Amino acid sequence: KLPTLAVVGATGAVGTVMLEILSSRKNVWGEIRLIASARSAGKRLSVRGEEVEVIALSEEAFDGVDVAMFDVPDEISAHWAPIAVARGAIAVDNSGAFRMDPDVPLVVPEINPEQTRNRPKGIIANANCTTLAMIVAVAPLHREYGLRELVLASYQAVSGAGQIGIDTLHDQLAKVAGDRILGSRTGNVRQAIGDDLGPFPAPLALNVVPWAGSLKDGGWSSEELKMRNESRKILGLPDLKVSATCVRVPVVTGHSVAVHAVFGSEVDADGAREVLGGAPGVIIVDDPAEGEFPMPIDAVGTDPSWVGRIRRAVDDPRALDFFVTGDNLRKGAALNTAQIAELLSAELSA
Ligand code: 2RA
Repeated sequence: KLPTLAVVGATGAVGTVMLEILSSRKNVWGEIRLIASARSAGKRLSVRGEEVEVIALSEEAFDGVDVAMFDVPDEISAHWAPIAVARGAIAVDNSGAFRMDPDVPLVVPEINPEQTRNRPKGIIANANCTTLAMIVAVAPLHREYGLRELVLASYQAVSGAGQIGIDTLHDQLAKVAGDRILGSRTGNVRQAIGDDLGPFPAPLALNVVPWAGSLKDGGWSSEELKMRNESRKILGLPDLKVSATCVRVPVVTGHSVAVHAVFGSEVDADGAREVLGGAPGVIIVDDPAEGEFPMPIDAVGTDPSWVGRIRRAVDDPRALDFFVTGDNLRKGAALNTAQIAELLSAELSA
């Protein structure tokens, strides 16, 4: 009998993509149960070509569930994932609640799939979308050249902040459309947009905002520290030096990262291209002469991390610079969670 899957947060931005992914990948599930807040209970959603009624989150909702995926805010996961485990499920959590718990593996199936079996709490964590976009490309280069340091700048899409982020950007774009003075010395974008900033600290339309997440010690943002801490854990490099600057840009879906990676041995761009060309989950798009770069408008809706602008640092033969873009709702969230769950389905079905 195929295992039973629960999708908690089925109606959110990531949950919606999850249902598409479950409908298009090889089917490894028996029942798929859709769970959401009481507000969404009773809605009917399509998965695997069938209409399924959403049920309200409750302890009983997990009865008979083998694998429970959580695409919900940190505090909801922190409370409910252990309950799902107590009811007999393995939890795969896409929130930040458990990622740095030493008893919870942080799994990227292309990099450390064996870690799914090492789950003393019955919980497996999915990495943050910004980390996921770049780590799929960094890991094979680390294996080849021995990573020492990462200097990162992210260009993050508004859907990382959920449906409210998407709605906010579209509303703001409608307010500025057609006004050719806006953004100049005499055209005040803040005034045109007004107070409705949604989940962002400043207007996103016609702007970039060097902030994502919440304020942490030393002026770092939570998102920047996630890139550091999660990269260390996934790569098994507790002393890796990582400095990240996270920036929100007016893109709907597709997180990008400019990566400066310093290695223990000398690198060259062609060698890196060869390594990345054979790496799972990576596609190289790198032909500047033809205008071919990794970009969100092309990467959205696709599974791999798109990598390009691959070049050796001019001043350091051990450093590579490149640019990577991934769909933050797919590989950055739903797809990676689905891939982890598929490993569990294979284990439970064996
Ligand atoms: C963001 N990485 O882009 C966050 C979502 N987990 O806002």
